[in-house]
Amino acid sequence: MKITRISVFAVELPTKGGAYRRPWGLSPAAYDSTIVKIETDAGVFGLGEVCPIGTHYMRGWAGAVRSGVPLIAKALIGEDPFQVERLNRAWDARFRDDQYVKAPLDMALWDIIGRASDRPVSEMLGGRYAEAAPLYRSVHVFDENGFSPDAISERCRHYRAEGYRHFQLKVGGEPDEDIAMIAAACSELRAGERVIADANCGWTMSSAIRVAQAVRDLPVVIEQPCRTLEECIAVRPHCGGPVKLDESMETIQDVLRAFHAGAVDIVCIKVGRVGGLTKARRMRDLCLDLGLTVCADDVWGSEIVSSSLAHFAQSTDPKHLINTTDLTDYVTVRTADGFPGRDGGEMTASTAPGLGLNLRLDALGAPIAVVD
Ligand code: 0XW
Ligand code: MG
Repeated sequence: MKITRISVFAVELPTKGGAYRRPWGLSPAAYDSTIVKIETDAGVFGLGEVCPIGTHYMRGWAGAVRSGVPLIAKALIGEDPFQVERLNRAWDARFRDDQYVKAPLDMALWDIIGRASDRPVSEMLGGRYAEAAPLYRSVHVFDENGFSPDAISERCRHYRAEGYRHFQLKVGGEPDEDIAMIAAACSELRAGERVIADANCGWTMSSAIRVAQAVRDLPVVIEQPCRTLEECIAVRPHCGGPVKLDESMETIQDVLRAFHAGAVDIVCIKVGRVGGLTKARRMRDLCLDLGLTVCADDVWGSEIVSSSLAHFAQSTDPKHLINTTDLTDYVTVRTADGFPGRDGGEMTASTAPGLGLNLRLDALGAPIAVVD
């Protein structure tokens, strides 16, 4: 089988509910996503997507994806999609960093491998577990002035009523306010529920230590307290419960550094950030062998990203999987049919071949680039 054509589409994904409040300000009301379709001479095609939100807080720019994907795509014409590990090493040799640029291409290769094998991607990633994957929900507060313990409690109740059991608070602001919001969320916790306080790199070390000490006896996971891994390592001994690292976990080397420093219990693997499913799988398998827990996550996106997460989560030993994300619950545009979606607080991957999707061409419009 040979790759014959790669098309690139741009799609704007408006946020469900509009711009939401973060400790450092309002989010944009929409994010810029890129979708790729890889076609082959066997008539089988694959889909991939990446939606970096570097305009907001995560590493990565849609503009870099738009200029980088066609460059890498040129080298893929004539190649066999099943050689996905070799192809990853080849594009890394030529384009060393910016893993998120490669992510949609890698995702589409796995979609082709699944479709051509008549098996879901979850089975191709090492094996499919029976259990549905638990979902976390970021507790979005939409009122600009409403970032308060009461607003957090109200939003937790709202997402609980929708079936969610894992609530991720967006902290990383003023320590006393963050302590009050964490306490408010924890005070309502029911059996089987979790609170994760995600600072998104926002605290200084002294703020992080102050919050960590104040909530030491509460059942909360502290996520990415500070910007650098060194700062997170220094904060770790002050935390009473598990620590989750997200933005600092870009490569296998990052996981090993954090593990050897005793600084991480839960690794957030964002498929787009680490470069696609090939690298996410490697990182996940290493984490499991090290005894760590993982969160199968991504930055933002529509049905294509969410389907990749569903398959990634479904192929992860549930004992080591804290949760995953249905990103379609954060956006209003639909780009593909066939994604089973969220069932309350859980998600199951499609059993159809590949990612199990059919592109909605009407939502995408004409491609912004075609390489053949
Ligand atoms: C959509 N999320 C849950 C995933 C990214 O980490 C960002 C986050 C959010 O709600 O902003
Ligand atoms: Mg996070």
